[in-house]
Amino acid sequence: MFVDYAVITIKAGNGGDGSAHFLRDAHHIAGGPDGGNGGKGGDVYFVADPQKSNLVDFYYTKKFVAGNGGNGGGQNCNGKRGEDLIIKVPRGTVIKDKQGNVIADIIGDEPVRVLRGGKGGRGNTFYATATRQTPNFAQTGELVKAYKVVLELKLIADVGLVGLPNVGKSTVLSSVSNAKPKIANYHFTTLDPNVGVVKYKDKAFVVADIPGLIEGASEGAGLGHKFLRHIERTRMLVHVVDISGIEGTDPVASFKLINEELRKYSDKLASKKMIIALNKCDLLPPESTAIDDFRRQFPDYTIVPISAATMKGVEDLIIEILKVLNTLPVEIEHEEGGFVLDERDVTSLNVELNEDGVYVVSGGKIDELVRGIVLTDTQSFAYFQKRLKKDGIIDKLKEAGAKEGDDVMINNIMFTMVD
Ligand SMILES: Nc1nc2c(ncn2[C@@H]2O[C@H](COP(=O)(O)OP(=O)(O)OP(=O)(O)O)[C@@H](O)[C@H]2O)c(=O)[nH]1
Ligand SMILES: [Mg+2]
Repeated sequence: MFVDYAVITIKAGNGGDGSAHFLRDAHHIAGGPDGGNGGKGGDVYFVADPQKSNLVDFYYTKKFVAGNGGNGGGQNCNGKRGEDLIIKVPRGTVIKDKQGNVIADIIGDEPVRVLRGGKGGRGNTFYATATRQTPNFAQTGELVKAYKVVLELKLIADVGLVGLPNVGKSTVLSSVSNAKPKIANYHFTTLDPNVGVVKYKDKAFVVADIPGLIEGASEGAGLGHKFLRHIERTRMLVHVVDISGIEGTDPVASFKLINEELRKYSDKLASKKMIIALNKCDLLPPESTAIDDFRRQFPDYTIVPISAATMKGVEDLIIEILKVLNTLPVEIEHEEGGFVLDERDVTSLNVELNEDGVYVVSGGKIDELVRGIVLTDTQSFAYFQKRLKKDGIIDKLKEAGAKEGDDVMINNIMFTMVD
């Protein structure tokens, strides 16, 4: 099964909790705080795996989770770091969010980090000060969200083969490369892309063969044109035309028709450098003028008459392809990634007066602060109140009209405003 599209869920590891521990041993009956920090959660990476040719792995397994950070312990032991998760995908996999923003295009050899693990919570050692020598509280680890991402494979090849069904595209691929695609005398033999490596003298290049296109493919006719994305990243196209007309199609008309479908898919694809292979020449009677007639119509193209069945002209085709590839940049076209899926918000702060007359405080700044607070602990609560002032949350409440004695809600907990 060839899978070129998958939606999966990925999640980095949560941060481990900090520890609220006190040193106790034979020498210290009531020692100071020695709670260690929680470990950072594992990150999620994607990496290209040359062994993988499609996304079939993601057809069955859809959830991928990195390791959580370990909790901190006594004696200032920090929790262990959560294990990173490295997801292997075929080269050329584009990772997007559900809105279509490109997060990464997995082309190079380096793993690309897509999610960061949660921060570990601070142990109570961190909260010890001259006036608060025995903090009984620690910070919880940062919890991170799971995200749905879209994986879209866009094959990477030097040459893409295009043409009507049954013109011999797969036969051409098998005649020039190591690939063994299915070949048969009916339309839509090829349902999924095939890729082959062509080796010629000291040169090598990669050719991709895709299902045949028909008129109206852009509106979904035949197999539609969604698989054209597999030749979007090729450096050039070879347009295979059945010059024998054995199926009753006019070579000139079909050449124009396919070009029009390419253009409807994307101007970029239509403007790729293209050469023409006039296939099935072995079926032409000796007196046929079909090749010359075709050439006359398209004087600007490189045209190579071939027979993929008898191998006649196939070497010439390879030579012409190499000539063109030599003139084109080697660099693979890639999609500009960089969209950050798990952008951390630790600054936003909103105060809203709800219909019950309660001032509701929310935002990333509050979430970050609340992580370190144990509200049932008096010391922790005192620390919290101090931070409300220091971090400008009280000012923000006043700005919104809150006065001493008003109800305030932070993280689902009700307080009375004190100035
Ligand atoms: N006589 C002759 N037959 C050929 C030649 N090339 C291909 N064929 C035949 O044409 C038929 C179609 O070949 P395929 O390679 O499957 O064609 P395709 O373009 O890949 O077809 P789809 O995958 O359906 O789009 C097969 O029966 C081939 O044997 C050729 O040069 N000469
Ligand atoms: Mg085929």
